Amino acid sequence: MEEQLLKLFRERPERDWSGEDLSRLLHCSRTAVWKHIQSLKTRGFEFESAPRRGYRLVREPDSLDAALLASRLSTKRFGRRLNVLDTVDSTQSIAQQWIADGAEEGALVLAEEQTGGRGRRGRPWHSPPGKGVWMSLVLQPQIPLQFTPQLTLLTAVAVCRAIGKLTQLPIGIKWPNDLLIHGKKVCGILLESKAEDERLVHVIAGIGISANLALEDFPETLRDIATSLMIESGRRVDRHELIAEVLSQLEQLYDLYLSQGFEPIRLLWEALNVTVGRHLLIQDGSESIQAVATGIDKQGALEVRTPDGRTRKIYSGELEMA
Ligand code: BTX
Repeated sequence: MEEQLLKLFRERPERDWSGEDLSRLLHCSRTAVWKHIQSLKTRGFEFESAPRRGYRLVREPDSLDAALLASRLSTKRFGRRLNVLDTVDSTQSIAQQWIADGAEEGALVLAEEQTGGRGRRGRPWHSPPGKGVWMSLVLQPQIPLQFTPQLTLLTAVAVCRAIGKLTQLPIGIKWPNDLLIHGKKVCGILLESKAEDERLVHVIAGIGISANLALEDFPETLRDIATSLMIESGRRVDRHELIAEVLSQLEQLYDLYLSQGFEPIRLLWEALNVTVGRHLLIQDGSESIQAVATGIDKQGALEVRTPDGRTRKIYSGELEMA
């Protein structure tokens, strides 16, 4: 009901909605409408109201709100079950519990703050309250197990497109999962998957976007290597709009991937990446490799050329760009 109310207010922001109109359109009593408006007010929504004229929504809250987010979604499946939590250890862990309880593809967990946000190889992901997008999406693709890394690249392309579209910032993808603006990391992607009998059972796509963090919100150790959309653009980002756009891009690319395979995603990735053509220092296990990136292959592995002219494929590893 609140989702529908918010949709109406958003579609016609200039209009005053009378309690009578709202109750007719939403098929409920005027008392029910009034109760929902009161509930929205306690969550930070502000209305202008005048007797006989009705209500007009004049301010939406900065904090994440499930009904507001739902009213913005254009997706069919992604985010249609969603929960916004306050402080959690990691949204990845909550999504894992949800899956154990039978959650379906598209279920989305968001948190205002993570106390144990995680990156790859046990690295921490700094997730202070109220300023970022810290979220985990449940996927259950019917794909061969060895294709799982392609989903990391797909997620990176989707988030990159969403951020580029909303902010026009010069954002690019560093293989495999970093999104960079002016060489600094603004978003990280962590895919955790479960396989049984060589079959992929589920994937949890964890996405962390440093949306509205100020420089002082980052620990000193991160200030030279990390940034936020707000620092780069000088403007606060509407997190609801950003999340809705990320989910829309993700669902479109995921459906494209399931119907046409990795090739269209690979082409999009190549157009958005900032790795190909660069001189790299690659740490692959205990081995350090100097090479130039030449592209990604059909599986999503990075292809590089070493100084002796040989071609190699990198399936996992850390890249330093010279
Ligand atoms: P990663 O291992 O590629 O990157 C981790 C590194 O990124 C850290 O060592 C640090 O240098 C840098 N970093 C940490 N926090 C931030 C930040 N807020 N902004 C920019 N740079 C940062 C990347 O791993 C994967 C991160 C996924 C995070 C999401 S949030 C929702 C979900 N829940 C969860 O616990 N993880 C995922």
